[in-house]
Amino acid sequence: MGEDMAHIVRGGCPHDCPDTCAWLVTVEDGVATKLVGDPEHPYTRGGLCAKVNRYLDRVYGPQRLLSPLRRTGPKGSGAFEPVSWDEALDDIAARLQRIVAESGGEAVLPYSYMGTQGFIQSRSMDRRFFARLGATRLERAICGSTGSVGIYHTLGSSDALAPEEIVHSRFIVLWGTNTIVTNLHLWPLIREAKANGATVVVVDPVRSRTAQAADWHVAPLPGTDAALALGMMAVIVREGLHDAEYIERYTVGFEQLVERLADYPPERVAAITGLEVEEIERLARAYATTRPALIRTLVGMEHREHGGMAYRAVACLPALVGAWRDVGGGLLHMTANLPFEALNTDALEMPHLEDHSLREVNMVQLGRALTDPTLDPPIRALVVYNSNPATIAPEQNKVLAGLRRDDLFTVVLEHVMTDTARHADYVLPATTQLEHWDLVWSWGQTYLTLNQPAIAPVGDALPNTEIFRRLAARMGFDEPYFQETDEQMIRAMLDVAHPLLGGATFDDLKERGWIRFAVPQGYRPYAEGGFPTRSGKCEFYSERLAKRGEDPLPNWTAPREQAMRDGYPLSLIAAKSALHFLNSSYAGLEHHRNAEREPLLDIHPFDAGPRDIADGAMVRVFNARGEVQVKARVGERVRPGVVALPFGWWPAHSRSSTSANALNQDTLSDWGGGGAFHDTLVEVTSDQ
Ligand SMILES: Nc1nc2c(c(=O)[nH]1)N[C@H]1C(S)=C(S)[C@@H](COP(=O)(O)OP(=O)(O)OC[C@H]3O[C@@H](n4cnc5c(=O)[nH]c(N)nc54)[C@H](O)[C@@H]3O)O[C@H]1N2
Ligand SMILES: Nc1nc2c(c(=O)[nH]1)N[C@H]1C(S)=C(S)[C@@H](COP(=O)(O)OP(=O)(O)OC[C@H]3O[C@@H](n4cnc5c(=O)[nH]c(N)nc54)[C@H](O)[C@@H]3O)O[C@H]1N2
Ligand SMILES: [Mo]
Repeated sequence: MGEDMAHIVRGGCPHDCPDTCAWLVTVEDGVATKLVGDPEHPYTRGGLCAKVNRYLDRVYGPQRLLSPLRRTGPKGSGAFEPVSWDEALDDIAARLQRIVAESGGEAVLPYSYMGTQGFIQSRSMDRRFFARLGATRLERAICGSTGSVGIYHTLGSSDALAPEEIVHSRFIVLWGTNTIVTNLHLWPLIREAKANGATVVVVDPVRSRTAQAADWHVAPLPGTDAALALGMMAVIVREGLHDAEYIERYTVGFEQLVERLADYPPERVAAITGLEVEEIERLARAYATTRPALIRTLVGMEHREHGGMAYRAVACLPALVGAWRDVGGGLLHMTANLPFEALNTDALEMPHLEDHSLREVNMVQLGRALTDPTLDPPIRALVVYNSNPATIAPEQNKVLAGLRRDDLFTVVLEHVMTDTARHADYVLPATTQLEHWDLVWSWGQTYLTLNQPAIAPVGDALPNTEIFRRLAARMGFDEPYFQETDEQMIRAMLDVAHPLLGGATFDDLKERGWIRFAVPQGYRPYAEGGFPTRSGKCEFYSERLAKRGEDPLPNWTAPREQAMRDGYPLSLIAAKSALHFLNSSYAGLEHHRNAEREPLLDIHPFDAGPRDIADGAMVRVFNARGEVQVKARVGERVRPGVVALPFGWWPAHSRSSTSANALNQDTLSDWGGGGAFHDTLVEVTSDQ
């Protein structure tokens, strides 16, 4: 094939999203000219999304970082000069070595998340590098683990059905998930179920786009889901709508649960959740009597002090009504178990290199870690990649104060000049998905995708892996595991004979782009019990929790933040309502920002009226942690007592130089290490 002929390269979207679309890149004369969804991919069916339809703007747009940059002005000023890779990496290695020599490896903190979630560019050479260095360990639990642990305490696993099974459901509860915005490719399947007679219910304090499109929007007060689930269970048992046979054979602790349910009569649950008794009863009856009944969760309930418990309580419902008996019934959470079970991730991450006696910092609490004067040794060097903590981490003012420290040496690997990168001493240009190899897993569907490089790196960009390889060499780390190529690492991961791979090889992936894990169609994992708990049953009562001195039964507890209600009477939700952003990604692109217009504070007329806030008026949203200035949108998207801001806007693009996370708290959730940032109270005043 001649260089000048157009050819197509198979790949997959790298984003932290449940859909993981397979894509096809058209390349002409070494330039990517077109990028479309792979129409043959059975789950994503050729559609991309409002964000990734313009991925080529990410690759070739004027905002793209093209060479290593060294800071020349005060931190955050944005003054940088281009330098060569050799200059940058020599100096970075020398400075890291000096810090390690003076203060130990723990003075270095890596900070990364799933800016790209491909295995190779997100958890390979970097993991080896920081383990070899003996750096402070980062607990990467900002998303997903709190909910998963909550479900685990009930079911023994948070493994999911295949999302395709939703077409068989006739009662679908989207419980704290905004499918149309965050999980777009599931929506056509939900519509298919609807066409076959399914009722779609959304449980969300906010009238999200998905809630607007549903048959029934149940809007409890934020953080009250456990009470709602317990109230539904109380109604179901009172009216004899539970599946006594399923409960008897496949669950433990029903009697204790019934005792607990006495604490949750619908009247009390109505007071806690702010719902009418009648609506709680109607929801319970409809859920218990329509089959197949499916509850769909992602992370909406998670970012709360008692987020784990909310998932534990909701996960009790399917067993109570025997929903697991049906194809398309039960709980549909995440599919992350498939790739991690099937593939040799140890060969990639090399967890044996990690020294578990070294301290750990939770990524939710970066602001604290960077500003805590008692931390010994203090964090003296921060290396950020695949993440943008200046926008995505709570306590934004502390994060920014930390990044401004003159005695902090910061290196950021990025595509674009984020607020985090703007504060760095060195900014290193990373390749995009068109320019590197990767093996992309999904936490929302059952396919594994191979991403092949379509074009040469743009500018001087290098893959994350190569940057860590070169740094390792300069630090004198000469272990052979720093020599492996990206392709070799992919092959090593696949070099397993796991039944989930169904015999698929690297070459199969190369030819087709993706494979489906061998999950049976019409899968009913717990139709006849077989829960992977210690008891082998669904655990309404958990012996394990009892032994740890925790409440062995599902329960609801008010968050501590509520005790501070004095002065800050409104609950703030800052979730992923922006269709054109992926967390903070794409908020750096003008096109995507223009499509979102500007961040608006949703506030109910009952709350706006007494504050003299008119629709479109400028307001100050504030609490003891910070302040954000935005325009108000007065209406019924939120219920009284609740306000909402979109998450993802960068401080740099905000009137107050702060965005939603300036208001959010950084305490941790009950289980799993997630952050309770949605348990945040604020006051709003007019700023005209
Ligand atoms: N367009 C777009 N898509 C995305 C993302 C993005 O930023 N933009 N992010 C991706 C990522 S990283 C993830 S984890 C997924 C997340 O996918 P989702 O879990 O669907 O998204 P969230 O916006 O975190 O939360 C969903 C809903 O939970 C609601 N919620 C908040 N508190 C509560 C509560 O106490 N109870 C209940 N019942 N609901 C509550 C919020 O109002 C929100 O509408 O989306 C992914 N997809
Ligand atoms: N208030 C509030 N805060 C939240 C949430 C919320 O709902 N509300 N959601 C939370 C959740 S669920 C999540 S998952 C986190 C997300 O937190 P992050 O994973 O930090 O989110 P992103 O904004 O996607 O940041 C990823 C960065 O990685 C960069 N990047 C992408 N690909 C590459 C690459 O190949 N190499 C390098 N070096 N960089 C790359 C992107 O340009 C981007 O700047 O945020 C959390 N924070
Ligand atoms: Mo997430």
